[in-house]
Amino acid sequence: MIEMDQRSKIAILGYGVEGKAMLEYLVNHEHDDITVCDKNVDIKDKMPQGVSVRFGSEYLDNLMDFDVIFRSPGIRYLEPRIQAAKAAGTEITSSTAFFMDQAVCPVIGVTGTKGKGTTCTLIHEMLDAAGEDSHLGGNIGKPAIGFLDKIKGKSVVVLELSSFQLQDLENSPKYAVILNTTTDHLDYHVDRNEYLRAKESLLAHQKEDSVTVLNKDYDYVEHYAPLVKGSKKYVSVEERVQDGAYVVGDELFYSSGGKEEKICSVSDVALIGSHNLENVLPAIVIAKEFDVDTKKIVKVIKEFKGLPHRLELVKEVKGVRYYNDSFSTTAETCMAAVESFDEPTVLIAGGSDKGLDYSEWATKILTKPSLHTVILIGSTAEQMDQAIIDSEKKLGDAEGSPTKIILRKDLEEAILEAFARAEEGGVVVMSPAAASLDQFRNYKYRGRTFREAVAKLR
Ligand code: UMA
Repeated sequence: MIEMDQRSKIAILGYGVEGKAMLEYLVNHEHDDITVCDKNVDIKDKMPQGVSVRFGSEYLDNLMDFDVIFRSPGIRYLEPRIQAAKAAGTEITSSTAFFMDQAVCPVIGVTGTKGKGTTCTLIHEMLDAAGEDSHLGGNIGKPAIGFLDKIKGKSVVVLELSSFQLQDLENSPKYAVILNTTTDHLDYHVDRNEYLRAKESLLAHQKEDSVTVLNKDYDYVEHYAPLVKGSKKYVSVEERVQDGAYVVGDELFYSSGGKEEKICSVSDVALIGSHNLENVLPAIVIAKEFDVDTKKIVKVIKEFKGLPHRLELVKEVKGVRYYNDSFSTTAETCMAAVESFDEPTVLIAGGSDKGLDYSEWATKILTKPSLHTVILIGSTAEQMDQAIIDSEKKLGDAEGSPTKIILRKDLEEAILEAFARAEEGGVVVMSPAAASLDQFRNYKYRGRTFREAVAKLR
C-alpha cells in the first residue's frame, strides 16, 4: 500500500502523458505539495499554477527531499539517483502502481514484447460486446490513473503493461496475459534477464484465485510458468492444449475442463498476418473467463481489423497496396510483417538503434521468396545492410541473393524508390524493425509521414 496523505511531499518524474495524468489526479484530490521533475527545460512554462518544478540536467538530484515519487515509465527505475532516494526512505512508485493499489475491480494485465495493444483491444471489445463496464488503458496511450475515479466494483479494467511500467509494481492483476516475450528495449534494460525479470511483477503478487495465460510456443514459458500461483492457461498455434485456446489446421478452438469448442476458422480472423493469431487466442481465453458468449467473441474476431500503425492498409496505388507498420520497432515484428505477405513485396526498414541483433532478421529477408526489394533508412541502415551481407555469406550464396538492398536518406525518398520498384498486385510495407527517434518524434509521427507521402503518390 502506498503511504501518502495531503501533507506528503510529492514529486512526479517526467511530464509526459503519464506525468500529466498523475498531476491532474493529485490536484483533483487536493494534494498541494507537488514538484514536477523533467530533463526538458520547456516544461517550466507549461506547468499549472502552484506546482513546483525541477528541470534540466539536475532534475534527478536530491530526490530524497520527497516522501513519494511517481516515476514515468520512460525514466529508468534503476537510475542510481532514484535508487539512492529509495535507500534513503523515499517511496518510489508510479501512476500504474498507484492505480493497481487503488483499483476496486478486477484488472486484466497484458504484457509481452509485441501484440499487447492488439490483444488488450480485442479483450476490451469482447467484454464491451457482452455488456461489461470495460475500461482500456495503460501503455496503449491512455494512463489508467485517468479513469481511476470512474471505475466501480463491477467494472473490468484491461491494462496494457510495458516492462517499464511493470518493473516496480507491488500488486499483480487478477488476470495476467504474457504474450510472446523475446527481447526489446536493450537500450533501457541492462540485459534480457533484467527485461524478463521486469515483467515478473505481473505474476509475483497474484493470489490463488488468479488466472494466467501463457503462450506455449515460446521458451519464455519456462521462466514464468513456475511463478504462477493460480490457474494456468495456455495458447498455442502449434499444438492442442488442455486448458486454453489453440489452432489446429484452419480452426481455432477453446478447451476447458476436458471439453473442446470450435470458435471459428482462421479465415474469419479480420487481422492480417498469422502472428495475430497469437493475440486472438489469449483474448478468447480471457473472454471465456468472463462468460462472454461465443457468438459475441466471433463477431469481434470478424470485425476488428487492427490498431493504427500495425500493418495498417493505407492505400492502393496503381494496383500496389501500401501498409503502415510503424509500430514495428523490433526485428521480430518486421519478420512477422514480411511473413504476412506472399505477394511481391517491397520492405522499407530501419530507424534508430536500440541495441538489437539483426542476424535472424537478415536471414528472413534473404529467404522469403516474395520479398524482392528492401529499402533501408535511418541510423540502423548500415548495421542492417551488414547483417544481410554476413547472412548471405553464412547461407553460402556465392552469387548473392536476388533480393535488392537499397539505402536511402529518409522515409520520403524510400517511398519514392518503393513506388518505382513495386510490382502490380504486390505490396509495399514500412515495418522498420527499429525505433523512430533518430528522424521522428515517435512511431506515430513516422506512421503519419508514411501515410502523407503515400497519399501524394500518383
Ligand atoms: N523524461 C525525462 N527523463 C528521461 C526520460 C523522459 O525527464 O530519462 C521526460 C521527457 O522529457 C518527457 C517525459 O519524461 O517530458 C516523458 O515520459 P515517458 O517517456 O515516460 O512517456 P509518457 O509520455 O509518459 O508515455 C508513457 C509511455 N512511454 C514510455 O514508456 C517511454 C507510453 O508508451 C504510454 O503510452 C504512456 O506512458 C501511457 O501509459 C509509449 C512507448 O513507447 C507508447 N512504450 C514502450 C513500448 O510500447 O515499446 C514501452
